[in-house]
Amino acid sequence: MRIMKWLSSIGLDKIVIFTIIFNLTACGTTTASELPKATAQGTPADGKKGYHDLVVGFAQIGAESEWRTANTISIKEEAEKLGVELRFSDAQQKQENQIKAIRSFIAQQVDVIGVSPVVETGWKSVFQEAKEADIPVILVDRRAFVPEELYTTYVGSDFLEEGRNAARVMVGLLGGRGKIVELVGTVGSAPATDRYTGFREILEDYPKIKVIASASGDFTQAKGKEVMEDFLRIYGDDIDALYAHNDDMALGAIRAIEEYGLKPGEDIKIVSVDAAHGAFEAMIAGKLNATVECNPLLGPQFFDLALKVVNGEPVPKRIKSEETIFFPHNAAEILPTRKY
Ligand code: GYE
Repeated sequence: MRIMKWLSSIGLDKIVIFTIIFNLTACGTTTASELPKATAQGTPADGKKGYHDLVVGFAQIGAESEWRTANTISIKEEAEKLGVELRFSDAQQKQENQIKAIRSFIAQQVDVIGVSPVVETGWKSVFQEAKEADIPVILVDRRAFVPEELYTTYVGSDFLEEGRNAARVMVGLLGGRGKIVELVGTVGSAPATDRYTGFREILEDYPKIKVIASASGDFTQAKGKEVMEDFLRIYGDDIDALYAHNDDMALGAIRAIEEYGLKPGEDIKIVSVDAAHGAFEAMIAGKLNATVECNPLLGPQFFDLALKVVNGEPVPKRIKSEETIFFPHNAAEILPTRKY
């Protein structure tokens, strides 16, 4: 409440305030509870299912960012390549649409359901319905706050570590002192929660660095620009740096900073997350100081897991992507090697 009052006193109360919903995903091993009900044509000789036998439903979040587009392409292309029958739904960033999609996949009796939960909470009943129908649920990219027995495995990035990495870079850029504004991702989503928390974990040791404002830009360029305009209106030249939870919001903010008459990357240091093409181009142009990698190319891992799960093979409960950080000095050289 104190924060609300303070933000209200500085005119930021109209911006959605980010709340921390902290939870950890425990690790372990699980086995699919049941083998597939029927064997279809193309089944391998050992009686196990092959990729051609698989019908997979995927409840995607939407198309809010370059990252998401790459993630969708990775899933669709891999399904095509393997011969998996993919039923794909785009929820346009609405949880209710994702829930509807999952219910429809259950009704269609797909073999596996993949979902990237837009926010963490609110999944228990629909996952329970999938479990009752013996359809395994695989979490892809974002985690859901549900009991462990309601999903089979979770494949995706370590968002906390991404937040820590962004802070480590920021400390260096600011020489241990400065005022940061923060563009938070979708409120209540796992990456926004963890990127917020991980960043602060590191900053605790640097009392002269302060996050002076933090508000959600919903992971989109348009909102990133809009919120950055508000930040600039309120704090103007006082802002030393921007931490954006994804590249798209950073790109929107870069435009806002330029329109305001300051130089992004110089007057205001910028660190973002994803390492998508747009970020590399911004680094090459000297407008972005670093991007923390977050790998969207999860299609191959997802279908590998899906097949194992329907065949009753054990899979790890949590699979983390390996990721790094990219900087401007070799961005031009690296860009052609990037796949998203
Ligand atoms: O960083 C952002 C996207 O969930 C990791 O979602 C993903 C995030 C990604 O919109 O660009």
